[in-house]
Amino acid sequence: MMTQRAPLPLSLPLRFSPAVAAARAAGAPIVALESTIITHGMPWPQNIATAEAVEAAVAAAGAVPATIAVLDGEIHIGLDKARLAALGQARNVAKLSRADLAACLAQGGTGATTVAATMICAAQAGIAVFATGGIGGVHRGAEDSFDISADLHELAQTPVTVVAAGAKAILDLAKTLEVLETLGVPVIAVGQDGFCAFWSRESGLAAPLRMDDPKTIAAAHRMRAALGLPGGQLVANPIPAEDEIAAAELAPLIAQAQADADAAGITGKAVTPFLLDRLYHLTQGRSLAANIALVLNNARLGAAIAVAMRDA
Ligand code: PSU
Ligand code: MN
Repeated sequence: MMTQRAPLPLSLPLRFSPAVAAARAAGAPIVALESTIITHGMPWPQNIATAEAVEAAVAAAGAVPATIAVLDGEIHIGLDKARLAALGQARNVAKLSRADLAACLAQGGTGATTVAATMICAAQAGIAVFATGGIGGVHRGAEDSFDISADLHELAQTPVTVVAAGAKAILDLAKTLEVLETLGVPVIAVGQDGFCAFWSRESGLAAPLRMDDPKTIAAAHRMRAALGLPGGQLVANPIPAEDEIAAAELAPLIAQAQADADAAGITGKAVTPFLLDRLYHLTQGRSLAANIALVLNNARLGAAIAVAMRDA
C-alpha cells in the first residue's frame, strides 16, 4: 500500500458497496469517481449513461470503480445502479466541497462530491487514485472575484492521485498552473509535453512534469508519501485526438459563456455548472460529447495507475 491509512474516527459514517468492500478485502485496485460531474456537470440522461460507462471502463481495465456521494448523512463509497440513477435524476442536489462535507453529514443530508470532497472521502477509504473530467481552478477574472476552486488546495493536502484532462478550459489555465506550483502540487502531463485544456489537447502552456508510464506515476505518488509530503498529484491526460475540439474554435465560445455569466451575476458554486451548460448550448452539444470521451479516457488511465500501485 502506498498510503498509510489513519484509524477511522468512530463516528465517520462510511458505507462501502459490496463490490468495493470485496475489493478492499482482496487488496484489488480501486479507482474513486466523483458525483458532482453527474449532478452538476452533465445533463440528464447522458450523466447517468456516462457514469455507468465510466464504471465499466474502470472495470474493463482491471480495477474496481467506487463512485462516491453523500446520501442521507452517509458517505457512500461505491453506488449501485439504483442509487446512481436516483442521484442523476434528482434536482437541486447539494454540491459538496471541503467546506460543506461535515455539515452535510452532520445534518443527515444528501449531496454530490466535487473533486475536493471526493479526494477527502477517497483518502478516508484508503483509495489512492481518482479519475474525473477536469478539476476546478482559478477562474477568469479571479483578480476581482477571488474565485479559486478548493480543488487546488485539496491537491496540496490530501494524498490522492487525480487523473483529469487538466483543469476545465473555462478557467484561466495559466493562473491555475501558477497556483498549483505555489501549493507544491505535481502536475504531470501524459504522452506530451504540453498541459492539456479539457476539450482540447493543448493549452499552449507547458506542463511542469511529464510521465508516460502508469508505473512511474504510481512510484511518484509513493515517493511523495515517503518524503512525508502531504497532498496528491494532478495527472493531466489529454483528450484523444479524434474527440477533441480545437482550442481556437472554443476560445470565442468560452469568452461568450464567461460574458453571459458576468452579465447574469453568477457567483460561487454556480459558476462552473453555468459555464459548462452555456458551452453545451454554444457548441450544440459537442462539448458534452468531448467531455464524455475525456472522462472515459481518464477512467482507463486511472485504472492502469491503480493496478501499478497494487503491483508495486
Ligand atoms: N469534471 C467534469 N465536469 C465537472 C466537474 C469535473 O468533467 O462538472 C466538477 C468537479 O466536481 C469539480 C467541480 O470539483 O466541477 C469544480 O467546481 P468549482 O469550480 O465550483 O470548484
Ligand atoms: Mn469557485
